[in-house]
Amino acid sequence: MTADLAARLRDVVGPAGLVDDPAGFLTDWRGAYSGTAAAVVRPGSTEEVAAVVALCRDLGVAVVPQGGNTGLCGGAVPDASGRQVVLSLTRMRRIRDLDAANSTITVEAGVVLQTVQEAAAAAGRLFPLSLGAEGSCTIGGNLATNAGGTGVLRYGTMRDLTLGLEVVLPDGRVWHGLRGLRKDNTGYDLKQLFVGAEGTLGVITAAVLELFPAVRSTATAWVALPDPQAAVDLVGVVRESAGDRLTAVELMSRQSVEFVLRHGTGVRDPIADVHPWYALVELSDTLPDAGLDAVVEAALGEAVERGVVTDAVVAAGSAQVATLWALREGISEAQDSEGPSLKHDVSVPISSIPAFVAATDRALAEALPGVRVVAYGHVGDGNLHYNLSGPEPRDDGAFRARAGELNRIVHDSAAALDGSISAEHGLGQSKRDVIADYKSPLELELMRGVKQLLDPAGLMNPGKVLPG
Ligand code: FAD
Ligand code: 2HG
Ligand code: ZN
Repeated sequence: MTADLAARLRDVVGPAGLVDDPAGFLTDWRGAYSGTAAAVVRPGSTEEVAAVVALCRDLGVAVVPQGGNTGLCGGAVPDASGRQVVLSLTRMRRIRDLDAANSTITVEAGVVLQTVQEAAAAAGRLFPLSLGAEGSCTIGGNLATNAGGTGVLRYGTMRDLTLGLEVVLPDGRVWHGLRGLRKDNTGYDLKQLFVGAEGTLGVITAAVLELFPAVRSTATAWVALPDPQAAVDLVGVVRESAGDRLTAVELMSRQSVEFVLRHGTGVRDPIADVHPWYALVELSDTLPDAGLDAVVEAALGEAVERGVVTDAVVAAGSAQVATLWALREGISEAQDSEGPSLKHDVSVPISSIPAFVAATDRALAEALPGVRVVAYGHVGDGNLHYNLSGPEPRDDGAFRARAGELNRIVHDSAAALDGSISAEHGLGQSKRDVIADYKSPLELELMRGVKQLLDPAGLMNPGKVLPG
């Protein structure tokens, strides 16, 4: 069956589109999820994607869409059956159009996020989605996970940046929805169904994305804070004076920063004294001389007076800005060097962040004394990566054995504050079963109804998102 399938897939995608050595496509970025596949294909056009999907549908073979494979919940990895086909979009990397007057860019799904940012910059525009994996993640993956990152506070998530989509449906038909319209009230907004669906409703092949005026000045500060309440207050104080020029407020616990200082290269502590929490604050403007340093200094001065900020450093020059961002963006990798981790991307109303941290810290310390909480993230969006590493000295086996119980503490804590158990990374394989405890039966029924309508045979990324 596999040899026959491979031959038929080769007929569709040609020799260049059939992967000989599939190893890199079968395990995720962290090595946390692995599977096997009947074949890995890399179609070069929408027509080829449609033909692959139609062939798989005819043969009853499941398809797993994959972009840069940087996802953090196992959504792009096939199961262990060896019967699924991984459909990688990485050969579909054409920028089809940049319409400067409409401020839009039309790109294929396999274009790497950083390439889109660079194309926008070359045209004097900004594509504002920004995240640690931007050098390898793809626009298709960003869309399928409704990626967030560090610019959401000002520009919104991928959902907000998307005007149109082209999608190959599970039956092989192509939905041509590549419209560059900011206003269109002609019925249901179908594109939003595919954004955040993690490849369970179809394969996104191209998108029209919104561009913004280029940023010509920024100010970046590293701020020491006494507690999470101070971080919430900081967002308020800076927003009051900077308004829309506030682009990012990233929160980091001392534990998170210590991991980067221990494992990162070329990083150093920006503030000599040790503080329990830090925030990275960024302001930006389209004017070249917007005087943002003065704006951020005044806002931080106000925050110090109100007792919100304990100490602060405003970056002088682009090298220092890069060092501060390296401290923030290095946390994910640094935590991996500390052994197995339990990753979380919860959200709560911003005002509830202090209560969330206090309650969850307490419950975890009781459940597993010494557990290392690595809390950081997009505090301006109410989204925290409340990640866990095991106690020291390390006993990885014992820590892994407690995963279900510890995860539940974090999820319950977010849910008790009307939060979400996944604000960014999605459900994939990792949370697809636990979500049944946090969504109402009605919500699950509607989700299953949508899946049934678009993918009645259940062949599009099965085993992901929807509870089994
Ligand atoms: P993949 O990992 O290949 O796939 C992700 C999901 O999308 C899978 O379910 C897959 O089936 C589906 N998919 C992929 N392409 C398509 C397509 N064309 N059509 C349909 N379905 C598709 N995420 C954030 O939101 N914010 C962050 O700040 C952030 N920071 C990160 C930092 C690091 C260091 C790393 C490793 C990851 C980070 N992520 C973050 C997670 C990840 O980068 C994002 O989820 C990203 O959007 C995934 O893109 P990808 O191309 O790698 O997708
Ligand atoms: C981030 O904000 C990413 O850095 C990754 O969403 C979070 O690795 C993580 O847990
Ligand atoms: Zn994040």
